Amino acid sequence: MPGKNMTLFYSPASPFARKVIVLLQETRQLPTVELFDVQLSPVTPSGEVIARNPSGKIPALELANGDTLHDSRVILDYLDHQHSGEPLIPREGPKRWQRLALASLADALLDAAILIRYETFLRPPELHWPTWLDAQQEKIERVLTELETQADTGQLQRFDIASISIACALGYLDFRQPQLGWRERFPRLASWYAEISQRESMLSTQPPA
Ligand code: 99T
Repeated sequence: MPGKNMTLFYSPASPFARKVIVLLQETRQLPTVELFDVQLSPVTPSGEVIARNPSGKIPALELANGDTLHDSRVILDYLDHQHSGEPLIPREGPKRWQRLALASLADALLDAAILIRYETFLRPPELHWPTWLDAQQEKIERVLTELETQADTGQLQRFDIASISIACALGYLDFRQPQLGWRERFPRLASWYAEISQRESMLSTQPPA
């Protein structure tokens, strides 16, 4: 078993970090990474993270040579080059751009959900802006509509970069918006998600209760 030669700055609540840990598990690289749990928000940043990533965001991956990679998409791409199994991000051709674009769509859902979370949880109630919150929620609904089509046309069969990103995005929706009821409106996506949620990599990375 290789030693731990990288450190991942993460939080169990972060869906972006979850994507990284899921990929590490799926590619059997988890034993090479030390997990460093940090509590942060945009208004309560972590000095440990800022020292490595000026944006103050997680995930951030410190490599053996002291360099730090940040933004989950960059980290995922790096880690997918560090194992010898079938790549989870296609290396070339139209498939590469299709799968990365679909993964980005899942990230766009996450960006909207996190903006809603910060607006409702961090901002004083008298400063909330309902029109803006509704606009973010509509983004989520539009992305879910497209993901339902993707599930329906068999595009999510392989648990690759796109499927991992979608699974972690849906997990975050359940975590932060448990009342949303998306399963009734998007039944094929729901049934796909129920199945892939049973994977060990998904079970062991569930957000905190
Ligand atoms: O914005 C900040 O200063 C702190 N927020 C983060 O670090 C969030 C944690 S999810 N991470 C990102 O926004 C990363 C986005 C980046 N494009 C990527 O890595 O892909 C926390 C969610 C929660 O607590 O509900």
